[in-house]
Amino acid sequence: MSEKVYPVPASWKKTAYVDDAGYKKMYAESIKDPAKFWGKHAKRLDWFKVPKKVKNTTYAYPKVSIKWYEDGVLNVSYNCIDRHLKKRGDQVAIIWEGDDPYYDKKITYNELYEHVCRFANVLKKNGVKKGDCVTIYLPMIPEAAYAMLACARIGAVHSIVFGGFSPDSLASRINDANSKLIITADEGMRGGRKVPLKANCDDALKRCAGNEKVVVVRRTGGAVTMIPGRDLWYHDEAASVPADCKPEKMKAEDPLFILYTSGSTGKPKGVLHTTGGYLVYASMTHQYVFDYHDGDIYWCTADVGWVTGHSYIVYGPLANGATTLMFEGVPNYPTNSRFWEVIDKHKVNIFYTAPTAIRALMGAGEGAVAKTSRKSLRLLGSVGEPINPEAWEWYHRVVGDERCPIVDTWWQTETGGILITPLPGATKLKPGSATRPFFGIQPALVDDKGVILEGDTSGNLVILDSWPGQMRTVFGDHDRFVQTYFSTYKGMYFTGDGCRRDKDGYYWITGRVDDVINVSGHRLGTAEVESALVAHPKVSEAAVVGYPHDIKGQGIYCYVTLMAGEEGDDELRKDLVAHVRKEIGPLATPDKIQFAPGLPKTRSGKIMRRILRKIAEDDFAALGDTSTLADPSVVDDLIEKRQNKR
Ligand code: 6R9
Repeated sequence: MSEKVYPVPASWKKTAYVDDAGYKKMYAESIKDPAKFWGKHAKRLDWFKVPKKVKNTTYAYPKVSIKWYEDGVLNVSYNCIDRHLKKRGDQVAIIWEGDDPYYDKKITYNELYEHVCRFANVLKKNGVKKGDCVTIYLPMIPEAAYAMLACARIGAVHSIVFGGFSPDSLASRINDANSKLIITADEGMRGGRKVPLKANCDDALKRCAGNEKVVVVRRTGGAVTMIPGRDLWYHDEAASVPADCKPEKMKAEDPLFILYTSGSTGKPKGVLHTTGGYLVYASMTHQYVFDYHDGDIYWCTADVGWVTGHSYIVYGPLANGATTLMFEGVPNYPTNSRFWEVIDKHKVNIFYTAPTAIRALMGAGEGAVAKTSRKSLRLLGSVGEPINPEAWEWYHRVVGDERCPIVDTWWQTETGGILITPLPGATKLKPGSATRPFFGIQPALVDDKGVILEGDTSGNLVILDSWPGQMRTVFGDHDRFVQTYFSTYKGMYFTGDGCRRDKDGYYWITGRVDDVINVSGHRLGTAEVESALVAHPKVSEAAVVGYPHDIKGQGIYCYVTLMAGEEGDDELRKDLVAHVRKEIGPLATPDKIQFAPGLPKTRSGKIMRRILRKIAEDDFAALGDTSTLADPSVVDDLIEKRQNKR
């Protein structure tokens, strides 16, 4: 833990929405009477029917039920577009920066309206109705935002699948959500390389029901196979439909989107977010956390395939009438100066990225940053994983020239928006700490029995009461929702994260305490990687753990037991890596594979992951008690053949 404290810069105290006293006052109000607080802040949106019933939530196990604004009626696309047209129709809504720096474009709110209406009409024309799920498998192009907002406009539920997922992963998400329409592109472009999205989609659809339609956006012009009757070009369809589409009247608790995320067991689950509460929370956090003011140019570098892209590229910023930058590329293409050049090119004021990108660029040296101006920057943000104090200091000193506060924002796919974060005009910063709860958020630390711990201490991070942006259920499996999040500590939402709270009440997230690993800010269940490995014909058993990785935060370490008679060599290692990439996608690429004739198991057959984690960390001096193992001798072999010797 870093002991350094950075005060709020004097200039911020004058211009920010809230100072420290303001934060304390608003926070107290939000906890004392949540219904009153969130009723008041619902007014930031335009409602067709203003809600009177604000909060109706219970965490009581097993009858967990979460409803916000349930009698309210609104439309998300109307709130993100139509209501801005009078005042800011000609203001830029989206700045798109291509993978190749030569290409960019600006889309005004008026233009956004037309694109979204046309896309909505294309969906309708192809049979999509209110409540249907549409799967979106697109690169970072404006059409991704149009598609999301088009779904919201007609009351369809979108499920975005990140372009880095394999055909298999795409297929299981299409099937789980029962999507009958898929939106994809011919190819994506990332770091100068093409991603064969349409071909992946063709492959995925072989594993689906067979009655799906595919709308294809032309991005690269690369050759693709179009199946007549199934596949349609977006540009043909869009030209043949009207440029106006009435927004559907949605109840606040109607679903807005599903987003699949990994947990500690089984298949990724469909996290379901609804309409009213989600948008109130996304827009309010976007305004206060980033201290967003009219005219600011705001850039979040996430992909819309992740929740950060949903809440803080599209819905939060557009609900606030912001100019949001959407970047197709990667931080190191064509050079390691790319982020900083884009900031100068578009005069970005607020910049929000992930620690893994910061660490990678830090490794590339200060020169790549120093040659750019970054004068426009006012605020920096971080999300996705714990930021180590060294990376924080570098971000602050080198990127922000010691002028820009950093908001280290802790949240999850499940939470819809940011829960623990500094507010730049109110909160003194400590490098590595997400600091204090946002309005309405009641974090607590509990021991393994669920007893709430007070003061300066460490424990499991739980949240004691609901907030409007919280997920409502796991799509199609409410019991899984209740079991996953509310059964470990009854009556509390369990985040899966470990955390420490210091004497000032600041929260320091230490990382997952379950079998989820965080690779470059992307969540992966160890169970997913294990089931991919055992699907290989030569593998009989596998155990996967995370280990500290300099750039990625955590790397993927696989212990693999082979079928009798199989020999483990580098050839097979390569084959297994390729196999996992094919099954899940490149984001699940194993970093280390250790062939292990035996895994450390208890007498009841449970793999002792604690031991495997220690060996992967190269920290086997403190293995703890191994006497309960069925065969303690396997440990010596595991230590001897460890792949992460330092
Ligand atoms: C938004 C997002 C959620 C998990 C979460 C935690 C980790 C996210 C963090 C952070 C420390 C931060 N995490 N932000 N850890 N400090 N500022 O990333 O959602 O992909 O669902 O991941 O990421 O472990 O539980 P998601």
